[in-house]
Amino acid sequence: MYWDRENETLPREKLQILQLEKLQLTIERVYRNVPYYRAKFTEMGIKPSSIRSLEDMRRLPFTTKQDLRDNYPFGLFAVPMSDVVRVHASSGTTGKPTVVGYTKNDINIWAELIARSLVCAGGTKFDVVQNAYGYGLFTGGLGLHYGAERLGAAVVPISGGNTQRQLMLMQDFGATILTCTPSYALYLAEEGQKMGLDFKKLPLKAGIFGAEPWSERMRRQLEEKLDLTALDIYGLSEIMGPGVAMECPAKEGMHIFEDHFIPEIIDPDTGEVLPPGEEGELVITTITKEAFPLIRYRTRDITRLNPEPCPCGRTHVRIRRITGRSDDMLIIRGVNVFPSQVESVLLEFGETEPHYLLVVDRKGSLDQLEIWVEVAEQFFSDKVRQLEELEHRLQDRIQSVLGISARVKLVEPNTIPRSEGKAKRVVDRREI
Ligand code: DLL
Repeated sequence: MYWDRENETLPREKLQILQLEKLQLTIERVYRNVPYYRAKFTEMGIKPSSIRSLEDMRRLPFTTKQDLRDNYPFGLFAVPMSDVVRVHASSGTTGKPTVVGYTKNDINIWAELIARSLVCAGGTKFDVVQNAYGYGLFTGGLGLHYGAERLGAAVVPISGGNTQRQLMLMQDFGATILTCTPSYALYLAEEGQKMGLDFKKLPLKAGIFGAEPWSERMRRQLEEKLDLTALDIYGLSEIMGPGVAMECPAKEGMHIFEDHFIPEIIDPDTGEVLPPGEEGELVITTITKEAFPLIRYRTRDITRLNPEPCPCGRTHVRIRRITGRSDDMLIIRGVNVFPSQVESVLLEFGETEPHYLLVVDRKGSLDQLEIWVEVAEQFFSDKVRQLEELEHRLQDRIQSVLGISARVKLVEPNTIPRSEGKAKRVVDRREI
């Protein structure tokens, strides 16, 4: 079953012709409308006419999160704000978020790609989609929402959290598709079990889980506990949001929608493009986006391309499960967290040293973050109340910057191990 049979099964030669055409238009558009790209291309001696084949892409510069930060908030948009109909944002490396924008047409394509993704999971207009991705600046909620509507399914925009109510409505409304992060799905399963809920009696048939790394082990658990088919969905705000790639029932990786995105795998250290099948960092160029086109965006996600034909008939290349990151970003309870965000808070507070450690654990299926922070010598006191008060202030500030709660544990000066080279800021004890 396909949503858009023609484009999803386009023979590869045709797909490549189409990709080149759209790539050339995108290059022209950013050269004309985005001063940052025009300057960068000029510096490298590249004109839009220099890109004559898909291989020529390798000459184009990479775009990084730092470039987005330098052009905060709207500097990389390729259309005037009057053509932008929505913005979303995700965590930046420090206080300021990464901001992305969409035209009407961008939103339209996004809905199409989510509809494709839902159909990949067996979705039809008869489905009831319980959408437990967060609504708001995060792309998960609204992204899935409009795609489910496009498909004609009935969407329940419940957003994340409020687990008891999720479970009640899941039964009452007869949800057939669940969309949320895999760790939240596991939490729902466990809480449901505690309430004596028998998922085998519910009509749930598919789960579309993403926004954070998970494993085959978790897939087995989810499928068994929730009695559904669990599929992986990938995306990132910068590129669009969810629906950049979607797993099909073959469960051997996610088809990246190549009529809109061109993937490459590079060596994260050298920037060299790696041959198909090798593991490295995923780089994506958008070829249909209007408001916020990105050229060779370094996702920092580590994966591999699988160009083998897929039994499902889709011709778009598949990416393997994301196995890690080439930077230090963590995803905690579905929220992207950079250690540097914590550092920026500590620097605001004079009472602590910038020596800290993020300790992440998974209790049951819930992620927990503890932040150990060294107190500055002159502020370290025996007055427990004063220290507690500092802990609370830090906790509040960190919650507002990171968007998730963390337990701050103040430690005595000189207790966090120093390292000779790159400081070790994270201890991740989660087993996924
Ligand atoms: O997480 C978009 C999304 C929403 C994807 C809902 C899937 C479902 P960001 O908040 O910008 O966007 O975070 C993007 O999350 O670079 C990956 O590191 C990670 N990520 C997303 N999907 C997966 C996945 C959304 N299926 C960052 N497996 C990406 C592993 C994932 N990691």
